[in-house]
Amino acid sequence: MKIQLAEDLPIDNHSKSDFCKDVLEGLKQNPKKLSSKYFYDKQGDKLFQKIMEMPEYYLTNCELDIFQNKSNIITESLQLQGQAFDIIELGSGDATKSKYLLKFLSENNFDFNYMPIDISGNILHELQRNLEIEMPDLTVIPLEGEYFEMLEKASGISARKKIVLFLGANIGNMNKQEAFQFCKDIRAKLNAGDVFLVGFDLKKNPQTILDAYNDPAGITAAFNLNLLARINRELDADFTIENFRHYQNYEPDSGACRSFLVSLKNQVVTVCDERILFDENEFIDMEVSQKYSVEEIGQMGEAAGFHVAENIYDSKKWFVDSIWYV
Ligand code: AVJ
Repeated sequence: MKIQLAEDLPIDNHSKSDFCKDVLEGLKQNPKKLSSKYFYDKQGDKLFQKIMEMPEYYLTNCELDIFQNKSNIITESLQLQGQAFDIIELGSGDATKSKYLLKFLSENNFDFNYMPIDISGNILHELQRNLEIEMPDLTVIPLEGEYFEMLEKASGISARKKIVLFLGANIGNMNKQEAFQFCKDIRAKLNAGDVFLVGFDLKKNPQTILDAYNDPAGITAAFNLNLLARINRELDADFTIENFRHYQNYEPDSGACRSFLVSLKNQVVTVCDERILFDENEFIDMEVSQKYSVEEIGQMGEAAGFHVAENIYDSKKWFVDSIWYV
């Protein structure tokens, strides 16, 4: 019998029409826009994996440094006081970083469950299998779906103190206003005593940041262009990939590192049976990777209704995992 992997399954019509609607809505805006949340299909996952292996892409190693070397300090800041709790991770992926915290907590006999939330059921199954081998005594409750729906589900399953993790500078893919709203929405789902631990990439030498997103090998360019290819694959569109060029910039004052795809000529592209016109040099706004100062992080956390209790840095002080109390 041939086993069909989830990633090979055709996307269902519901998600296809949602994807169509989103893409068309974005491409009809001025300026044109696509959502970076669609970067991560099978190809996109592979390209992001390659990005994380690039010497210029410092973010992953910085946060790994924090979890490998400072899980004891993180634990002290979580105010656990011998009570049972749940670690809920938003967008766990394969939990490369959080595993170090989970191991530290287990080795020190803390009483907790791990609830990874991800939209990819595939990744969650793999994570659960790996954790069963690596940490057989850990109770893992995978939650497949959207962050806020799954947070609610987690509250239905357990009433224990919540430690919510949002790592990897994923908050950077929202602009500052969206990030602030997101933090307020998280706050609204938490209770007194709960903790939100969120990873931010910090403002630093602008060239260092630009280099991380503008690599000479063109992997980041391929990562961006893959979304056009994905739209071709899944929405029967006819983007000519060679007719678009990746452009990256970083603004040291606002902290916005932004990627664009620029149309190299006047062209018409058919997407979901609609014709979209591109002028020469017209761009598509693809992604923001927002960088913060610690002052901005403090202000945002407090304004969202948290007490910003502690910032845990990597050894270079390029990245911070910020610990916020309710
Ligand atoms: C996964 C959102 C953290 O913005 O740094 C990497 C995605 N985009 N290179 C980031 C990304 C281009 C990444 N995050």
